[in-house]
Amino acid sequence: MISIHNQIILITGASSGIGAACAQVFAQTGARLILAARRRQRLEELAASLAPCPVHLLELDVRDRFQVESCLSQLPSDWAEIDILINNAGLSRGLDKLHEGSISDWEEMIDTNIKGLLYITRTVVPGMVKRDRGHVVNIGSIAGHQTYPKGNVYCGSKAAVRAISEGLKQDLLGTPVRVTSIDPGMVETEFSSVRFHGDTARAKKVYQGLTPLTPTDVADAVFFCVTRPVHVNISEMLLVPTDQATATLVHRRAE
Ligand code: NDP
Ligand code: 8X3
Repeated sequence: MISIHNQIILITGASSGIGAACAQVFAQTGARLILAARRRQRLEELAASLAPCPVHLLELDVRDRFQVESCLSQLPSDWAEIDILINNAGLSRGLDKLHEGSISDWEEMIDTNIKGLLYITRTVVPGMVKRDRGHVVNIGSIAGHQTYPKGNVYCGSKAAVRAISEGLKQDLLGTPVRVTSIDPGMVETEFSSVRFHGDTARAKKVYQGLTPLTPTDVADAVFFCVTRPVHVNISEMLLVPTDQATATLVHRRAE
């Protein structure tokens, strides 16, 4: 296991769910955290709870290419050399048949999950290559492995993340920079409430009768991958709840 003490870790989508759990797990390791998301107040509350971990906050919309470039290029010099990038910011919007789907929902998912991840990666990875060190962790999904009914565009966006992770790994071959895709099944976060545009009752039903993963389960998996010896690259990790076999096959108990 390698130490990540004093390493600089950029976590996108740190204001909630898996990103916030990554911040909590990594804060205990002596790492220095750059936490990015649109909801600054959430980030401030999280940062306060992580004291005395050194934290730098970025109020950032990953869909805005120019904001991504300017925010990251203007990092203070003692925060600029990012060692680990956790590309976690992402969302689903809607659960509709494709021919009935909302084009603005599609655009939001594609702009965030694919283009946002690319903008961040394109801005951060050149420094990793130059410094001969670094690790990119992309949060994909079981949805990138298996398309499910009405998942169409979200699943497509996560299949794209999977292909991009694979391509990045190939393009970085010959450098020490590592690439990992962590692909969870059901994790109880704000994800379903965002998918259903704030309908929390409908969101709750997604996890009814089963024990989903927690955001910390996923953060622990990220921690495991980044702390392997430097000659080890975990390319892909699919982790699901014990109550989930495939994207659509789950075991629910009567409540
Ligand atoms: P949450 O809704 O709890 O968190 C999503 C995070 O993404 C928030 O911090 C949000 O911050 C951020 N985000 C969304 N859009 C943007 C944007 N345009 N710019 C910057 N940040 C943004 O969901 P999860 O924690 O579950 O989701 C995290 C990742 O995990 C996503 O990529 C998701 O697809 C993936 N995933 C989730 C699974 C699940 O079952 N929950 C399973 C598999 C993968 P803010 O709104 O403040 O900007
Ligand atoms: C989130 C998991 O199965 O709801 O990526 O798409 S799923």
